[in-house]
Parts: sequence; C-alpha cells; structure tokens
Amino acid sequence: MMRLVVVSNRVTMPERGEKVAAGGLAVALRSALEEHGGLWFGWSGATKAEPASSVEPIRHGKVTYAVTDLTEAERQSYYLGFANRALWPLMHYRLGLTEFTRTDYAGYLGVNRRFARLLIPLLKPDDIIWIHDYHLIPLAAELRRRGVTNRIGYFHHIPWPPAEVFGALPFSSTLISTMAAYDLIGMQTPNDVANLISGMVALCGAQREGNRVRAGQREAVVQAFPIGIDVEAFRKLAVASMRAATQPIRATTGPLGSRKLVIGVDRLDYSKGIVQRLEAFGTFLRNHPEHRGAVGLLQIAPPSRSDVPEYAELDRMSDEVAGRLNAALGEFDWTPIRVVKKAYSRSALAGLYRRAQVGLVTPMRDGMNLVAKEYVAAQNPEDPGVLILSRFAGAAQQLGEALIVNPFDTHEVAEAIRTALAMPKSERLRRFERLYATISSTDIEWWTSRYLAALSGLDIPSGDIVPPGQPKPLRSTRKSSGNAKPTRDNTLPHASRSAHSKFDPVPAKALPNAPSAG
Ligand code: ADQ
Repeated sequence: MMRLVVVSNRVTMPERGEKVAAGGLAVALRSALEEHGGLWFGWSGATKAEPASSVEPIRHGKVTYAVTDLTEAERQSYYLGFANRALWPLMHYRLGLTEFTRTDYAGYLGVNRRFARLLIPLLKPDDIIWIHDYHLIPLAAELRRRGVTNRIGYFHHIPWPPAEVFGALPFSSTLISTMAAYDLIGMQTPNDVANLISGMVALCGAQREGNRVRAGQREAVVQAFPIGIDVEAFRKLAVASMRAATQPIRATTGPLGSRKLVIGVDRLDYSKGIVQRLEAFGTFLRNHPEHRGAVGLLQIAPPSRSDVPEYAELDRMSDEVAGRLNAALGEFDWTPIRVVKKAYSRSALAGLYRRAQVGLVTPMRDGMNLVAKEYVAAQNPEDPGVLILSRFAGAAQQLGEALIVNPFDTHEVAEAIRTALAMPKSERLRRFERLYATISSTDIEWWTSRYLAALSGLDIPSGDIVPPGQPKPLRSTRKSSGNAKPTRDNTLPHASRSAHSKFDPVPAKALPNAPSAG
C-alpha cells in the first residue's frame, strides 16, 4: 500500500501537546495519514537562529511527524511577507493591498527549496505526496528539480484570481509555471479551476486540453474538490452543547432573553468582510426600526496575523464601527452589536450557531468558507435558522438554498437580514433540508477520499458541485447518514498514472530562480 506524505506550512504536533481543532482539516488529514500510514512534514511554528540542515522525524501512532523551525528572517520574508502580504491579498482579488518585495520573494523560494532538501531524504519511491496551499506553490518544482518522480498533488484552499489580477504579481509567469510540476491540482470551485488554467495559458504559454494543462515537459490535471466538514460530528456537538448549556453559551445567550440572535464567526481577516457586515447590520436597524431591541448581532472574530499591518488596522476599524453603531442605535438595556475577539471551543461555537436564528457569512472573497457549512450542520432540524451567504464564498456554488448576497451592497445584506428574520418556518425547513443534504453528501471524508483516490490513480467518481441556485435533489435530512457518496460524473477527467508517467520531470531551466534581494 502506498504511503501518504502530507506537506503543509504548519504542522500541529500531538507530541508537543498541540491541539488540533476537532472536526477541522487537520483532523481529516491526520485520519487519512493514519489510514494509509504516513508522514506529515512542515513548519513547527517556531523560529531559531540557524536554519536546520536535517529534521528528526517523530513517530506518533501510525503517523510520523517531521517538522523544521524557520529563522526569524525566513518567517518575516516567506510567511509574513510573500505568503501573507503578497499572495493572500492577490489571491483574494485585493491588488490594492498586495505588497511585493524581492526580499520576500527570495525568502519564499528559499524556504520552499529548503523544505525540498529536508523532505527528500525522508521519501520512499512509492510515496504519494499531498502538498497544501499557497505557501508551498513551488515545492513540487523544487522536488522535481532534484529528481523526485513520485506522484505529487496540491490543494489550493483559497481562491485563484483571473490572469489579469495574478499577472500583476512580479515573477507571476515563473511562479504559475511551477504548478505544472504537480500531477493533480485541487481547487475549491470550477471558477478557480478556470482561472488557474487560463492564467497558465496566458502567463506562461501553457497548452490546455480540457482539465489538463501542459507547460514545459510536464502536464497537470486541474480539478475542483470542494472541501467539506465532518457534518455528523458537528451536528452532535451542537446538540450536546445546547443540552449542557456550558458557560460560554449561558453567558452569551442569557442576556439575550427571548431576543433573536444573528451570528458571524470568522478569523479577523479583511477577506471576511467583517466591517462591511457590521455596517450592514446598522443599516438594517436604521431601515427597520421595529427590530431595534428585538435582535442582536454577535460577531466572534479572534485576531490572526497580528504582525501584518493590515490586520492591526482591521482590528481597530471593527472596534470603531461597532462602537459608533452601538452608540447611535443602542438603548440602556440593549446593545445591538457585540464583537468578541477570542477563539471559542468547537463545542461552544456549535451551540451558538444552533441558538442563532441567522448565520451571517459575508466574505468579500473566500475559497470555500467552512463556517457556512458548520452553521447549517448545527441547526435544529425541527426549527432551523437561515444562512445568509456571500456570492463570493466558494460555498455559494454549492449552497444555493442560502440567501445569497453581494457583500459589497450594504443595503442588499440589510434586506436579507430582514427577510431571514421574517422567513416562515415552512420555507426555513425547505431550504435547510436541501442545504443539509448537500453538506452531508460532500463532507470532509468524501473530500479526502475523493482527492486521494484521484491522486493515486484509482477510477473514482469525480462528483460535481452545484451551480448557484440549482440545489441538489432533495434527500431526507433525517435519514442522511452523512456518508452518502455522489453519483458518478464522467465530465471531469481523473488523474491516471499512465497519463502522467510519459512526461519527464521539469528541467532545471524551467524552475524559478530567487531574484536578487533588494
Ligand atoms: P479560513 O480562512 O480560516 O480557511 P474558514 O473556511 O471559514 O476560513 O475556516 C475557519 C475555521 O476556523 C472554521 O472551522 C471556524 O469554525 C474556525 N473558527 C473561526 N473563528 C473561530 C473562533 N472564534 N473560535 C474557534 N474557531 C473559529 C481557509 C480558506 C477558506 C477554506 C478553508 C478550508 O480561507 O476559504 O474554506 O481554508 O479549505
């Protein structure tokens, strides 16, 4: 049996007592690794003075962990700089926030090169390698350059923008050409697939045939694999959490009394549209004063990437907007908006989602958005709440039964809040049952197994995701096992071993060189 090697920017180590968020991606990857027996390689999250020249693998059950520290200069250039100040805003269509420096780009390529050097001694000939996310785009090319011929897959968790946007990045042609070093490239949505393929054609002269794209001597399959959550586990967590009425639930919902609750849960990130959402809630209360005193917005937003200036500014802005709206609209016994800037346990989150009549998920741009799926999973099937979802979240391409909104249109979001709060139970039930059927049939286990089967060359159904406004056929929610598999769809190509083995590894000249620092 082939061994699975997962590579991600950060690795959470059980050995070090680090906790993996229950039900999250890390849990899914860990269980895939345990099933196949595997290795998980990446950054420890720590820094030290000198770059490591080797790593000491640590075995924990059937999974071997191999982590390396970064130097502080590498953390600054590779992680905070190129990954989070250049690629993150660029991939989220935010050219105005994209900060490029050659020093950062050199650091990014340098860390990818070092990851390749450290990983190679740990590889076996039959391993299949699964690399995750934008921090590690050139890693496969670095591995190929050093002679690695294993099957290598990549999954891109965030959006991929059109060529006009991606092409604004200096060295974009070189960087995008390295994608051809993968055998299988997984994206969240067909839109991201189309953008990547047309970007490769436009920027590095790649040739395409269907979902296959060829650049230099290599060919990759690009395909949508919309990520899911562990629906059944999250549903159980929500039920248990409400029953137990744990402290965070009591403290949050107690003062609400019989008032309705609108909830937003996000990392504090400008891509999530938090400030625009607060403004939309203010507009809703101004336009519909009959709701004042009868409903509150709870926004949970733990700070992330606080070392990046744009995030510190967002932190300040969200406090300012919430403070202004509360001062203008609040009463002595009612605060319309509460912003809580801390991480909650998964159990507390699940309970709060279930208590909320409206889930307000309005990112300006998002790869998938798991909060939308968690909100649906947590609902009481007898009396579900309503999901309001940005059309710019990847999830909107599957969850057409949500109230789909344009987050740039404050008035439209405000009206959707009003519609959601007034929605009759029969319509809430109808929408919920379809949403729940969709998230159950494309859960995290479906996602992992479908991707790995494609990467390892098995002939499995490609499945498909549903375009906006075209819900999947209704299935009975109550009967859903959470493990239902999609029907066969032959429209998307599969990665097949034979299709790839005829191409040679990327030649050294096709690989990016670090630009001179400066
Ligand atoms: P993120 O940008 O982190 O993920 P998202 O998909 O919403 O966005 O996942 C966030 C996760 O963090 C959810 O599981 C949520 O419950 C949890 N979380 C958020 N706030 C929390 C809080 N206060 N306390 C505890 N937990 C909290 C990236 C991409 C997404 C893509 C995912 C997975 O940006 O588009 O969906 O990867 O591929």
